[in-house]
Amino acid sequence: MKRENFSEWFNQILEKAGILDIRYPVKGLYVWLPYGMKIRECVIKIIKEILENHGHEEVLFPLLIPEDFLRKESEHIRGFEEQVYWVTRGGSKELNVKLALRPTSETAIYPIVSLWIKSHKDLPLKIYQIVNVFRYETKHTRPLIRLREITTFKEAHTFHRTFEEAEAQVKEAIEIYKKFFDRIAIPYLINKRPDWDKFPGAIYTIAFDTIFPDGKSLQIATIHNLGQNFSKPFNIKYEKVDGNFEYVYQTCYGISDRVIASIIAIHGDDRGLILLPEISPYQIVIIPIIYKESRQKVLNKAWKIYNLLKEKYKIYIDLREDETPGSKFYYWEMKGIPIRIEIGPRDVDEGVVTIFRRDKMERIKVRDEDLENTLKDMMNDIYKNLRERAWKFLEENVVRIFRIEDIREGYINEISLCGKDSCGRYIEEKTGLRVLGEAIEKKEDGYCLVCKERTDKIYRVAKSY
Ligand code: 5CA
Repeated sequence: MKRENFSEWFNQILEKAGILDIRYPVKGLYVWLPYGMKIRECVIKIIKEILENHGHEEVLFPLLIPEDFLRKESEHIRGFEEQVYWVTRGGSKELNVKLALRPTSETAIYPIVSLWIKSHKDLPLKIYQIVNVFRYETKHTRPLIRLREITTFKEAHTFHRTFEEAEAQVKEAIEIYKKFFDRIAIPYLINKRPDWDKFPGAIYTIAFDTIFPDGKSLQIATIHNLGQNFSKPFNIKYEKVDGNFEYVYQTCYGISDRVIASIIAIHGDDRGLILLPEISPYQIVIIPIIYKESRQKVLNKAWKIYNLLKEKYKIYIDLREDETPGSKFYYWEMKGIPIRIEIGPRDVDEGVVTIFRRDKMERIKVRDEDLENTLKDMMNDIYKNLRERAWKFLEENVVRIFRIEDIREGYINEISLCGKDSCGRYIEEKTGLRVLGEAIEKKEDGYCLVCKERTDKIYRVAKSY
């Protein structure tokens, strides 16, 4: 069902696994449930750790942006104009200055940073925040994928002395996101967006795209080189070593709830979620198989194993007695718990336990004394397996195409294009698909499919969310 009817599968999982309640009566807004929040926390922890290791510091700016700030950079506001929610009244009183709900935070952050930066000694400055942002999306909204309230918007903003330093920061941001997506086993392709699809106000945009089970691509991260486009209108200047003043060079980059959508969509299967150990609220669930006469000895062993493992793993022991073992198995499989330990009366007598791993749906018996080593290896192997499986799916769905009429929906098509906007636009018109942009890590000699000019550029084309 995941393959045949992805949307329905996805919405069902959100509900059944307890991630989101999608019944909130405002379009594009959803409710995070306790289990979903736990997964979200695990993901946030990883990105924070990576950003901090790369010298970024966390800040928190207000949600409301005064209209004159939002309008300072003209391309930016032109790009976002139709997506902004406005606060116009306080109670019954009309506000003198309209306030925007941030669609992203450049125009909230930059006027204040202009007060912080004085000299070259203040640079580089690298900050980030994890906040909600609001975008009045007009395309079909979907939970976690196209939101009107993006609840988990991680945006980083960096400030530099020179253009070269900003360029180097773009490269570092690419490395940051590679680390992040590798850690959560989400495969990606990195594309430089065509000019017409760059972030409003940026010089250029680099995107991470993944592929969903229905063959559509999803933009899961973007990195923008802003040059001095914002520092000029926002007057972010620094004093150089020689005493002259110069506007700073900037980058910004972000990810959203789409990261969690990808984890669900790419790793999950028809039984439900499949979570990586690092992202799972519990890495192991113990299920004692309880019969009246052997109740005590089974529980004793279950608690003994629980105590043995609790320092090393996030572990849960399911003691519900009004549920059958079978329904507990089903329940935790739906929730994607990587490993389940089953303990029945015979296992106690034989000095073994039964271990089940969710990603391969495999059950093995392990001797008590081998348990810890087996679990350790298995956790690593689950990560490896999920990562390989996800990359394999992506690679199988990338096709090299040599004729326009062979470009297919449901795949990521790689074609030779010269890079002129007119040729890219032609492809979009002809195929109804989207030009994701130029592959930044791949070149191949060929001829532009449209104008036949020689080129070594590879462009990616797909139907996208
Ligand atoms: N300020 C910049 C860098 S943070 C910015 O806003 N970039 S963005 O517009 O490209 O958004 C960053 C990422 O948020 C996108 O790459 C995309 O993965 C995600 N995103 C954008 N719009 C939505 C939406 N409506 N719902 C969910 N995720 C979204």
